[in-house]
Amino acid sequence: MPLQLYTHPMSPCSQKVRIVLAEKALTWDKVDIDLPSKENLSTEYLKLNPAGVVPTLVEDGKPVVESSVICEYLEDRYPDPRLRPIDPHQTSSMRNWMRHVDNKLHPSCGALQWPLVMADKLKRLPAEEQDRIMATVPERPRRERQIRLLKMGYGAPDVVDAVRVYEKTISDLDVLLGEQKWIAGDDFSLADAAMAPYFQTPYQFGWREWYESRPNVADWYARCRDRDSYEAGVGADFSASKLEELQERGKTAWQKIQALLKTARSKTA
Ligand SMILES: N[C@@H](CCC(=O)N[C@@H](CS)C(=O)NCC(=O)O)C(=O)O
Repeated sequence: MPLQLYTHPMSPCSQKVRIVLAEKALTWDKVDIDLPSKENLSTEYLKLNPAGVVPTLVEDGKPVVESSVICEYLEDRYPDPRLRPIDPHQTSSMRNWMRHVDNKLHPSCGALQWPLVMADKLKRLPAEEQDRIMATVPERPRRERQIRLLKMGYGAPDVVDAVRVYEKTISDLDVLLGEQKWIAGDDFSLADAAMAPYFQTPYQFGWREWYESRPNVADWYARCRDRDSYEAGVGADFSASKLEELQERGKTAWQKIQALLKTARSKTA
């Protein structure tokens, strides 16, 4: 039975799994979950993924949840080609970068992206209906963050933190990638697959100078984009007209981000 992936085209944590599936040349069936309509909160989907998030991988009828856990599952189950370093120290570094992506960069990406792509549909509903739906989001921190982003948009405090986290990540990566080719050493690993989709956000919204001003990061992301796995796992979902539309939507947000960046950079200078 082929693998099944419950996913959404704009979800970075689903994109990372799709990159790994493509690196390993695995065939899989796509089940799109409509996140703006909150299909992820349906009783049926919650049975597979109790947190009500994508991605979920299903193999032999058994679900695997949490994108980084799914990536390691695929690595254990389909070890060829290898995407985990042989050296244990490099593996520990790979895992720490994956944890950084999950714990820090992912919520930050959500704060920057959610008001631009997820909030529109909800905002068109009557206020009581919005409140009813938001009250069903499992996990309090996520629920409260989404409510703030729905009501305050780019004025939410989460956006300030998100800009700081992105800025520090880009600057730390630029140092690391000046010393080695990939995030965990000489070879492309799960850490690169996990990180690259989080650069799709500044790419698609036209905020590219954020990372293009850091030569080592710019070079690394260009090399990630050049891989067939990136095109299959991410690029294929973004037609030229879709990218144009997203870049238009990103324009006002970029002015706000730049203002926040100025403050963040002056504090670290
Ligand atoms: N830690 C989880 C995070 C999953 C997650 O937040 N997924 C987002 C899309 S990138 C989602 O499904 N959001 C729906 C919602 O929050 O309502 C993972 O890595 O799998």
